[in-house]
Amino acid sequence: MPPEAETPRSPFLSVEMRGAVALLRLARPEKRNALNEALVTALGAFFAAPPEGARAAVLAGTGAHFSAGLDLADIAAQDATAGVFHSRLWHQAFRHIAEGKLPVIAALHGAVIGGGLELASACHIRVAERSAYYALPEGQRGIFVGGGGSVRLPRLIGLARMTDMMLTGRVFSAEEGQAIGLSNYLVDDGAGLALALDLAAKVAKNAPLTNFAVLHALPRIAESDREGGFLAESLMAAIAAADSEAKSRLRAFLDGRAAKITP
Ligand code: 1HE
Repeated sequence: MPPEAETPRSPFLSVEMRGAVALLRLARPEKRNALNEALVTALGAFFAAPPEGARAAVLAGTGAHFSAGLDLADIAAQDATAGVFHSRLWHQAFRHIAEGKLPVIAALHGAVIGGGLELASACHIRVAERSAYYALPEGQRGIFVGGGGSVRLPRLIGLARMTDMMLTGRVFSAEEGQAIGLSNYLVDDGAGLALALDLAAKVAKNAPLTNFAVLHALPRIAESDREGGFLAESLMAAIAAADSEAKSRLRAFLDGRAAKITP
């Protein structure tokens, strides 16, 4: 599908619209898409105010890797005060991804390391190619995760696995990543972007209120107490079902005009 619009915001991040799907690519292949402050800021700015027609996004790398993680040059001379604000900048940017307006599908290949894995974990669905591998070499570098990894990764793969990755430098292969839930889909090399774009196109067709509920209500309900969760679910369900979009979709099914669910 040819790109319909090109809206570059940073030399390190390419953005193009493909219908209702925004395709973002980390564009620092010469530095293995290491995430410097400008790139993290550009990601945050995009997801804080996505273009009008965007309904979903795909985030991918360029070159042989998704991302080598934090640009280590950014923190080499940093003191503790600068460090805490640097980490908070990442949190703010990644929150615009995780809790923003657009469902985001990460297309992973090659290195998905450190802050690159934190970035992938802030996305909602992960498609991995067989070349993908995952590591948290912060221990070897004398640092700690700072992009939300300690919050998101234990929920995704479990505290014990993250502890192992951080203490021993363990690297998970794409197959292992699929088995432990790091990726939702595992495909052959070269097929990841196409699948991510297909999935995003599907997601973009959902009722906007359903996508809102999945991005904003579901994670909170999943982590709240049971009774609070049941109540929040009822409220969200009632609001979604009362929306005109739900009314027309339900009518279409009842009139035999909607697609059936097949295996
Ligand atoms: C970088 C970075 C980087 C590459 N920061 N410059 N992340 C890491 O500890 C991973 C470090 N990177 C690597 O292990 C390797 O670069 C790769 C396995 C990803 C790729 O290897 P390769 O042989 O293809 O490339 P390269 O020759 O190592 O790197 C090419 C250039 O990118 C080179 O610079 P050049 O000027 O010499 O060409 C590298 O220095 C540069 N480069 N990765 C800066 N990460 C919010 S807290 C998160 C904490 C973390 O993310 S810790 C994990 C950091």
